[in-house]
Amino acid sequence: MFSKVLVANRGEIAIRVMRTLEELGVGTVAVYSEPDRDAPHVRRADEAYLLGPGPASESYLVVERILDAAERAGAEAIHPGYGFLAENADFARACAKAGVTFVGPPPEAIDAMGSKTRARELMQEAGVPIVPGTTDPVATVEDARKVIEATVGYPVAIKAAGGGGGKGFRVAESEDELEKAFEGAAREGEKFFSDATVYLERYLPDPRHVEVQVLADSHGSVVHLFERDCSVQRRHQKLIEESPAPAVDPELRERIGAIGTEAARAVGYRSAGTIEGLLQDGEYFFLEMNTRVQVEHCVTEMITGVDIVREQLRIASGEPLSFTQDDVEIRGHAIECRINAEDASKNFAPAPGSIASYVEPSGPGVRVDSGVEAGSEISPLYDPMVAKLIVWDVDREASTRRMLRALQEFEIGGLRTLVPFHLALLDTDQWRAGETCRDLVEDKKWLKGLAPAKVAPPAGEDADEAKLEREYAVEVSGRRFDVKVIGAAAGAGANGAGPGAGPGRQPPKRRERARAGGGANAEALVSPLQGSILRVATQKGADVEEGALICVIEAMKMENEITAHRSGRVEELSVSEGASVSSGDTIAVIK
Ligand code: MV4
Repeated sequence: MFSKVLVANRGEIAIRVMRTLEELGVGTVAVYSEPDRDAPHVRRADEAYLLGPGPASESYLVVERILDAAERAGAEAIHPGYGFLAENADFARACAKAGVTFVGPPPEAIDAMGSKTRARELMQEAGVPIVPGTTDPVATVEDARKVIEATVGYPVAIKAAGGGGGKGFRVAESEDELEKAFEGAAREGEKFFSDATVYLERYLPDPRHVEVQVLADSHGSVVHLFERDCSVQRRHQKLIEESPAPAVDPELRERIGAIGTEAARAVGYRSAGTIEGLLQDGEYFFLEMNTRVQVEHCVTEMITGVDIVREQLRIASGEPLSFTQDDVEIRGHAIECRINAEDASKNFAPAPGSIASYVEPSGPGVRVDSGVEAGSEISPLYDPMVAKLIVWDVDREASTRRMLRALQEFEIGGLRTLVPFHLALLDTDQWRAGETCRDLVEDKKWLKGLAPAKVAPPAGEDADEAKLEREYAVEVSGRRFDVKVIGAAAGAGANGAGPGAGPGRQPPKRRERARAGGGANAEALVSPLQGSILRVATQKGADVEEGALICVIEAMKMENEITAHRSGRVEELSVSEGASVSSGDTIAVIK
């Protein structure tokens, strides 16, 4: 085993990797961007190196800086986590050249799986079932029309060859929609991956996203750790993951496990990887392979007891896997909820801000992987994931109840998170029945109802400014009561006995984000993030319903739909296509 490893990442995954390194007695090296100077992953590591100026989103991508830090620290290996450099074959090669072990697959496997058309071709040759469609890129709309007519048929999925995770993915229901979908997929492929080539797949109407975790060592051993179901997604962002998958029986489990290990063998894989696929009517199709440790790896760890990061490190240091396929079995059921700083009631609008208070759930069967604490800033420039809440229990039903309990315990003050969304979703008949909940996550009316209770504005902003509400717990003859005290803000309770200064646990106040133009202006629709206006969907003078699309803001290459916060007339519209907006800017005034 190595004696010192550099973790080239930030946030929860950096801490996740360091936890295992600590257990193995391996020294930890962190790297950080300027805004992360005081971040938990930096304080946790044995030593830490600044990557240089600039935002986190860029600093963690500078290969020379990271290799330089590894050399200064004397680190023998680099764990990339997920995102950033995890699936960058050139980075893996640069590590080898610098004499540092990359904790991940061979660069050739990263390259092969990075090209979705090459991956499809490889899998087809290996006898792995792929979604019917093309394995060669389709050059023009005309070519696509011919292929669809001859073989694939409608509806058709058009996907960017450099894509993955739903980026550069369009659907055409009929020939009328083909051109627009083709160009959309090509444009997005060009934007995200500098590759405009696309391929075609038959569009499956109602599949489940089922993926298989694999591990391969350098001694020829390839095993799978069963499957995960990640069907609850929104704009291709996974929101809830679970294992085992509710729609997979033992026979199918064995079949897709074998598909996973065959796929890994076919690319000469080494390290931890995931075969993503679609399950439709009992048929399983390969979609793509992720050549990294994934966000949702934790549910697999919970049901198998295998530390996937530990195995990655063993494999990278040349050791064999610590177990065989026959040694692993599924025990119980695990669920993961991604706790993002997003407001589900506003169409999953980003809700960045500062975490005012933070108390994680705990108790039996609960695991929280996070990289934040009270005082942490969730920047609109980074990943909005605040934490992952993972629970384990004997079966899906018990696990769901445990998750609901743990979500209730989670206290994150100061910003909106997906906690209310998860609480509501896990309490639906659809979830209980093991459905994909696709209609629910798109249901604007249902989402709207998730709005957390409005919080009284801070004193001094309203006509009611003299009144202040505080909640206390009191004990009367040993019995506990919750009481609410409503009193005058000023003067009341001299000696600190009144509202605002008294003892007892006060629920954290959710701070409303600053409104443009000073005081609270209920009519102003304010931008929750910084970015550029991709599209304006309304006009001045238009009458809009609450929840109607107003504009689309592009930030960090993500498209964010901004919807009307109330019904009324658009009296002012302060944005235009191509213009940039800052967080807090007024987008429109709706009266
Ligand atoms: C598909 C599909 C239907 N047909 N491909 C690709 C990336 C992943 N995030 C979802 N992807 C899909 N690819 C074909 N040929 C439907 C989806 C899909 C999906 C699949 C399972 C569960 C939820 C989903 C939500 C959106 C899209």
